[in-house]
Amino acid sequence: MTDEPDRRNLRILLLCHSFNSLSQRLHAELRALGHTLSVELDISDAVTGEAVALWQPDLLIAPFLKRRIPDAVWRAVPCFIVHPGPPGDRGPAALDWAVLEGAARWGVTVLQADGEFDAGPVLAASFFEPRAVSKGALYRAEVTEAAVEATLLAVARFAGGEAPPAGLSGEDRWRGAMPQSARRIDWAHDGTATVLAKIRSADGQPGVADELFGQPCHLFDAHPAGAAALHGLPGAPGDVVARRDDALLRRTVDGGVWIGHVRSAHACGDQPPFKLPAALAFAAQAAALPERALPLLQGSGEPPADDDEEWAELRYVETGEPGARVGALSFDFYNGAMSTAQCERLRDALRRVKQRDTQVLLLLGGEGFFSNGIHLNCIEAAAHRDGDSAADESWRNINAMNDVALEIITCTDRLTVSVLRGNAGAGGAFLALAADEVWAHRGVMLNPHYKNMGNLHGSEYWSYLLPRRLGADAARALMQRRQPVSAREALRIGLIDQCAGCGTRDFTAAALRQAGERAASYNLRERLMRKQQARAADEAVRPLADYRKEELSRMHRNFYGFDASYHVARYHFVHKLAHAWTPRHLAVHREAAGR
Ligand code: COA
Ligand code: THG
Repeated sequence: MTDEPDRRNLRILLLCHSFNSLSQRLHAELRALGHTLSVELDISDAVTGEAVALWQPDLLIAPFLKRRIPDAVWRAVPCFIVHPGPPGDRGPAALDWAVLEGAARWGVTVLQADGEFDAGPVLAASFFEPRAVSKGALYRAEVTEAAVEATLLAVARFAGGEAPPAGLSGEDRWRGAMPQSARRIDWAHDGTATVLAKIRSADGQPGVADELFGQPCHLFDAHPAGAAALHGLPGAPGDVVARRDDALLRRTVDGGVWIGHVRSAHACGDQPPFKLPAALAFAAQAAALPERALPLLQGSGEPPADDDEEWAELRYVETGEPGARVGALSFDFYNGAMSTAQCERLRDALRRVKQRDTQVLLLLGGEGFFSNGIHLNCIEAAAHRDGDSAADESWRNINAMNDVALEIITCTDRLTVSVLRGNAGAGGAFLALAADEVWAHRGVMLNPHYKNMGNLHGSEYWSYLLPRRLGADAARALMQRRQPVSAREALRIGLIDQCAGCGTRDFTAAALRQAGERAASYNLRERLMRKQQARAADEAVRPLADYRKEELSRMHRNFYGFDASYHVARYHFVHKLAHAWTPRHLAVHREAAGR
């Protein structure tokens, strides 16, 4: 029996197309259970074979894989495929179909790879009721939760030498890649619900092929428009009739949709097109449209009823009695990316809500992401504009991010809390630390480091905010290690203050409730006094302006200096170029073997 693996500590190889949010989450969950992990990106069959030879895993897990695992590998090592569909469902576009068809119940299946795509024995499955949101949003919330549950169950069964229970497999149903024809929009006939389902089924990728202003483009980031937004606007179905910030309002037969992002050759010079805010990609056309702004502070300030909720990136609501009031500002930027313009709008919103008489200010970020920092796509686009450059736009964007962070750090007359409803990365993770407290739930992953983007130094006052929480040594180690950190791990090391055990759904309500208690607590005044003293003392030791200046001088070198690593890395990221190797901080097996 000496060949039996130590079942409590498995050697696991994650094989993935990219180290995406689900792969990161599984990596963290499995490590927390005591397993030893290494990661290989799916570069080629030879590289996969080499990884298996070097790491000698007990088990290979594929959380996000688009290509076939070579026969020699799945015959030698048990390979678990995480499939975003219920048992029996097979194929490369499972979620696209589920979203387009509005499946009432969906699931994630863990199956064992064999020679046929997704046809091996089912090991575990988990089910959920999908919300009406985009494929990407579903993937990052419900699908990820179900995938974690099913994968941990399958791994526990494997570790325990247990056979999967009978009756897991469903009726065999293969569904191929989704052609554009399945989601082409017929503006003359499709109602708002149909238009939304089509765009959501293709969002994040590949988008719905369509046209705007007579130009071919792909559509993303769609939201229903309320009656107020449409009121008094002329136009036929398909017409673009207004704008709000960077989104365009397009008529449908029974209402309208906001289109937030497009991919169009138009704004990308001679490069292959990439995704951009709609009003940036069609700047001249958008400038001629009427603006349908949504006031930040609405009427009574009470939260609007769910059914008349009108979409906007920035929203602010207040709750609670005078003297114990909570303000909650959400900034729901697509993919968590924050362009210069978005940062400026957020900064202005912060200045306004700081004038309000509230005792606690919650920074809710977005629903899917808290924030992912500077907007790399908008920066890339600047390289293709006359008289502009990616370096200049990077500089403007990081300064605008810093202005947002500064508004939060200097908000000392009330308690500030970052509420992480979704993941946060790079500058977005440090932006969260600008608040007094950081609350997250157990599904959240943080990437509190910058180096993955071409060795960026980073700003957002991280050199003040991070050591203040972790101490200088641990701060440096975290930045160098470049590893994703789960909310639970973040709580353990002191990076955040709370990690709720509930899932996404109940978390926001619980955070609001807790904020209400803080706002009403008898010792709040004393706590704020201590906070003001601490800020003043910190300022006397070293002014914030000084941290900023030093960080920005390093960033200036990243943007304008001789070493172009950042520009190369950003180009690869924005154009989604295939990985040529697995980063060494992930491929532990190569680190150890020195190859
Ligand atoms: N600036 C600009 N864009 C940024 C950014 C920044 N600072 N930070 C993040 N982003 C963007 C990414 O480019 C990505 O863009 P996209 O929506 O155009 O793809 C997006 O934010 C999400 O980031 P990503 O790193 O891809 O994280 P993710 O794991 O949350 O996203 C999916 C996952 C859903 C988009 C992708 O993995 C997917 O399509 N999965 C489907 C899996 C599936 O169905 N598989 C079937 C076969 S098994
Ligand atoms: N067994 C083996 N490898 C696998 C799976 C498996 N690799 C990952 C895979 N499951 C995940 N599921 C799919 C299912 C279908 C497709 C891709 C991943 C697919 N892909 C191409 C396409 O999009 O048209 C076709 C490519 C090809 O034929 O090679 O259809 O269960 N060993």
